[in-house]
Order: sequence, then C-alpha cells, then structure tokens
Amino acid sequence: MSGFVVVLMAYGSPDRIEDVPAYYADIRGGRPIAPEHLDDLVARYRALGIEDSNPLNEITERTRAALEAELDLPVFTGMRHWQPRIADAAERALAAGARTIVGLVLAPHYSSLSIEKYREQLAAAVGDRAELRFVERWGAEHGFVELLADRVRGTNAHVVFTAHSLPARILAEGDPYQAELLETAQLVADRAEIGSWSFSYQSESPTGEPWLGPDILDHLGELAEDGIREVLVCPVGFVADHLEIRQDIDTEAVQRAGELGLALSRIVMPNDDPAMIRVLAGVVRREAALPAPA
Ligand code: FEC
Repeated sequence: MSGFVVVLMAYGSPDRIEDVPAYYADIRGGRPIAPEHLDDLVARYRALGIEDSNPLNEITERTRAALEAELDLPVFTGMRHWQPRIADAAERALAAGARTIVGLVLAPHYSSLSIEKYREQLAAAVGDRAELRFVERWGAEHGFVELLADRVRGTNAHVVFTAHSLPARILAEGDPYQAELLETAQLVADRAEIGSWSFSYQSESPTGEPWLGPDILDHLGELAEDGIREVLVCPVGFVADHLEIRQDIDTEAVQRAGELGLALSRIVMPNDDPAMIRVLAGVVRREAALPAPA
C-alpha cells in the first residue's frame, strides 16, 4: 500500500429524528439553544421524513465508496457535527497504515468558520502520527465549474447561484469566502454563457448577529420586482442534497417564489455523480502528488 489514505469530511446529518437535539447541541458547541429554535429544527427534519433513518447520510457514503474505487486508495468518512466523527475517521486511517492523510471537505470554498474548523478537528486527531495534506479549497476546479455549467447551460431562466450564509463579520476579518463563491459563480456563468444571473445567500441561522446577504427569500422579491418570471437555483456552496437544499430551497424558496408569481426550479445536485467523483479524485491526486490515471 502507498501509505496515502483519504479522510473525506462532511457537515453530517442526524441519523434519525431523536438525534436532532444532540446534533444541534454539537453545532452550537455549548452555547445556549432557544427551545423554539430546537422545535423549529426538529420540525424541519421531520418534514424531510428522517423519523427512523436519514437517506442524506447515504449520499456521503456513496460518495466515499465511489471515490475509494476511483482512487484505489482507502477513503474514510468523518463528519464535523455527527458520527462517524472526523476523529474516528483519522483513527481508522491510521489503523489502515496511513503515513500521509489527505483531508478533503465536501464543501468547495474556504472560510475560517467552515473549512478551517474541519482542519482543526482533523489536525488535532492526527497529531504527529502521520503527515497531513489538507485541501483548503476547490471551488474554481475546472471539472466542478464544468459540471455546474452543464446543469445551467441553455436555460431561459434567470440563474441564482447560492451558498450558505455566514456571519457578516467575516468580511471585516478578510475572510475569502465571499470572493471565492463569487468567483465560482462567475466561472460557471461564463462557461455556460449565461446572460442573466445573480448571487444570493441561503440558510442563515438565528444567532442574533448580522449574516451575509442578500438572503434568497428577499432576493426573489427583488427579482420579481425587476420583472423576472422564471428562476433556476444553482447552489455552488453545497454539493449534495441535504436539509439546506431540500428544505430551504425546495420548500421555503419554492413557496416564496409561488407567492411572488415566480416559477422556481433548481439544478440536480452533484451528489455522487461520476463527474463529481472525478473532480474529487483529481483534487486528491494533486494534493498527494499522485499520478493521473492512464
Ligand atoms: O442535511 C443536514 O442534515 C445537514 C445540513 C447542513 C449543511 C450545512 C452546511 C454549512 N453550515 C455552515 C455554517 C453554519 C453556521 C451555523 C450553522 C447552523 C446549522 C444548523 C443546522 C445546519 N447548520 Fe450549517 N449546515 C447544515 C445544517 N451552519 C441544522 C443549526 C440550525 C440552524 O441554525 O438553522 C450557525 C451555528 C451557530 O448556531 O452558531 C455558521 C456552512 C456550511 C457549508 C459548508 C459545509 O458544508 O461545511 C458554512 C450541509
């Protein structure tokens, strides 16, 4: 064996509805939780139908298995907020004989509040027991841009690129998150030759501080006022179907669009599409300086 092992990281999702309080507590990291926010979150997960099992985590598992087959290297999954934890994945990688661990997050754009947190967990777990090569960003990766461009090319709708919002204070801290998101959006729009597009955030949390905007629900109102009648949502900051897609876009944004007289659809998420697996494999190979397949 080459000594290279991949730890593939994702946000994580509760396995079943009864896990939601513990999952939310993990996200809050010990900070207080308002009961109404927990009730709201349980209701949102219930609407996804995860009473006894959560199909969303299966997407991550399929992605892991496909990446392992594509790379012919061991790949272990580690979740930032659920099980298996990032630390569990690190232990399994070391037990598999890892001398070099390549850390890859299933989120394309760097922020000190997102990717850096994954790195902290992985680095703490690995310690000095293996070399760590960590992929910080891959949002401008040619294959990723191409994959998204293929999904919006030829549409007559106004394309709205979206990503998870973050507290607005990150801009004053010089965080590159917003610039990287806009770069991906621009690259996809150019590649697909989209004339009419914009960017908005989604999935803001009720933490009491200002978050990056505009939020998609407000943005849809602006688009309707501008005479737009058809919108195609293209998330660029997420790569899989999960709560933020199925609830925030497919339910809340669709409902708001309906109230505004807008037709709203969204692209099929990359999930474990073979083209997506090739993108992820290419990123890992580059980070590990492994040869490309013949
Ligand atoms: O499908 C699922 O079950 C999990 C969906 C999920 C993804 C996801 C991705 C990101 N988040 C990011 C930032 C924040 C910040 C807070 C925050 C809070 C939540 C809550 C849930 C949740 N996030 Fe999330 N996020 C997902 C789910 N997220 C549930 C808690 C309820 C709520 O606030 O709505 C605020 C934390 C706090 O309270 O202090 C900040 C970012 C991403 C995209 C990058 C990544 O995937 O890591 C950034 C998927």
